[in-house]
Amino acid sequence: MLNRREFLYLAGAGTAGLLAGQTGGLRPLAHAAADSDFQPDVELALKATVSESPILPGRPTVVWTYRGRLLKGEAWHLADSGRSYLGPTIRVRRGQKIRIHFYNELPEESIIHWHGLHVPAEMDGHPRDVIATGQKFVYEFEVRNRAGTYWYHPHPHARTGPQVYGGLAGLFIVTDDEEQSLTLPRDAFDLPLVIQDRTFDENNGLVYLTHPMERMTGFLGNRILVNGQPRYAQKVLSRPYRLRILNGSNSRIYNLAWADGRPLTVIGTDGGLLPSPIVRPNVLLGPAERVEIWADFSGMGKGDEATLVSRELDLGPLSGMTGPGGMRGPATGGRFLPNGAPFAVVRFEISHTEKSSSRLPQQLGEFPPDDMDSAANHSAPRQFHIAMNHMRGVINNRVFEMNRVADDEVVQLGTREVWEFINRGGMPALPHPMHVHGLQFRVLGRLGSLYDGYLDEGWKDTVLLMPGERVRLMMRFEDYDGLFLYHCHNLEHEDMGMMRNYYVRAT
Ligand SMILES: [Cu+2]
Repeated sequence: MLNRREFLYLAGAGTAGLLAGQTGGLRPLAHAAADSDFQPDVELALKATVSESPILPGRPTVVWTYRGRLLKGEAWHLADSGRSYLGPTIRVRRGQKIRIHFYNELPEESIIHWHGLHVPAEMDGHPRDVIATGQKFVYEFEVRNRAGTYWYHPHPHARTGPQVYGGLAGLFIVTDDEEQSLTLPRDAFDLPLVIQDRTFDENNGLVYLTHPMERMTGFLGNRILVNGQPRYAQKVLSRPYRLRILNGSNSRIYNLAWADGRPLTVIGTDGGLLPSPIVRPNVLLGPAERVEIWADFSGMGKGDEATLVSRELDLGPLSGMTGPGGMRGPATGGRFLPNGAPFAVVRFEISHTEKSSSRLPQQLGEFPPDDMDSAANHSAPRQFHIAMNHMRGVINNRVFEMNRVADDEVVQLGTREVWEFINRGGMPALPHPMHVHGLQFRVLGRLGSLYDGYLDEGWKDTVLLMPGERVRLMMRFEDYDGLFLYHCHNLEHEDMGMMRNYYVRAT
């Protein structure tokens, strides 16, 4: 039995306007009439559709993909992903106003979420805003984020996993004056790398979950794709590059490192550039997280190679519920690549030598102090227990409810709070990459870690939480009130209900 007093019904909390006409179809129609006062600097159309993509030799693979078209703005705002199933890369400048006409040509409901962007609640792609096949949703927002590597993907309730797996994802890159004033590699030397894992059947068709138990660990594909292609190789010059790496996988965790053992030079995370570069032997990248690497191939000769790998990560029994010849059907040849298994990610081949004057800046982004004392609740953080419970993902023992928030999920606009995510482990003990919509946070601390390679520096919107760990985050609820989500970005966990609303209340 739910305790009625424990739950705040939004309609009864003076937010009737917010709830009005929430059921499918009504709200999207309202959005279809764009705000006449909104003057976009950039306007584009994004269509989600069923298509084909050449991935493996032979037959093309049926995929779901975003197709983009620039309606207003300059050519650099929208870059086609070429032969890849990935959506076009959107590039904008901080402060620009953007209007995106989203058309759903999929055979089911969908909606786009702008992962990491600070946008109004009604532009965030909440699952209650899904639109049906053949319908349109118009997004309008000002880009307020600092320069960084953000991304977009679908967010329909219980269908995010299969839709992203089908191919629906793209990068949303923001630049700003601060970034432009730095001498960072640009254009052809600024390389986005989207890492995903997929499993194919003998006809090159995508295979998603083959057994319900696979949802517990999340989907794990047996082939690693980068930018939609297997065995990814990139020709480079002997000079520095900026690598923008997104873990676009449903549930796989990468333990990134250089094969030759030299350390990674990290310049950015989810929310853009760090204050200054940091050097790490390896970096753990959970689903939806981003890392930016300064990769310097200077001094290498023509024909030389450097390989970015994912090193072995001992996840023990967390590595997958299915083993070789286990629950995997004959369609995948029984091959299984457990979470934590080692493999090559990208091979860089030096095609030409070049002398470059490009030097790693020692000062990158400006950061305000992450002063915990400025949080209203610094002595008693708001706690969230994340667990898998009888095949249901729960946060503080609750599964996702589309239009509800609990009392302890209401925050005040204009305040700062410390949030604590707690993964007690349990049975089965699983990693949970936790994502909070609508803002960028700072990681204040992590307790109970058994692993190395966390990248908790800088601005973040997703934080990897291993079993037995707890993390403390500094949240700032600024500019926008309304209903936002927080959830596990293991997409199978999310689809199993490991997601909740939080509500930012205006005074
Ligand atoms: Cu999870």
